[in-house]
Amino acid sequence: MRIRAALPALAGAVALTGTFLSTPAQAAGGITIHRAYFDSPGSDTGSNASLNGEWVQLKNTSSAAISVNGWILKDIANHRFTFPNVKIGAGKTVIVHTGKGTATSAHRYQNRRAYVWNNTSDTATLTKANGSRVDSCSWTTRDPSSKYC
Ligand SMILES: [Ca+2]
Ligand SMILES: [Ca+2]
Repeated sequence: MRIRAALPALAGAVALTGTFLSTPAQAAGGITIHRAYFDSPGSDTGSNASLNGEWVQLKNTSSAAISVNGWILKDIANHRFTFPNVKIGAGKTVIVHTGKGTATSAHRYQNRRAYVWNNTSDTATLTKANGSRVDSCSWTTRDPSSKYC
């Protein structure tokens, strides 16, 4: 809505080209929360394997690598995971596990000893380092163990 409202004013600006106006930022894609596996398979025993069975998957839907340096993934209770200075490749995914593990380009670990994503209901929110919201995903008991966002 804001972008649409701004267009008439922008269209009058001499510096802008038709090419710019016909290429909205959304068409280029970006980082999205693709899936949340909020209820780890089996009994929630609190073992590291079970903690790592709980995760949130991000996906880069754009055609270029995107840096997520300092970006934050958090739940409603404000448990935060801050990304290091890494990029997510074009079309690639990264799974952020709750437990401990060795990070790779496709897997990151919060290194926690307790679950983060509530089985009953919760919201995963991804923000940039400056706090601006990138995406969020909510679920309730009506969803099965995971949710495609
Ligand atoms: Ca479970
Ligand atoms: Ca939570």
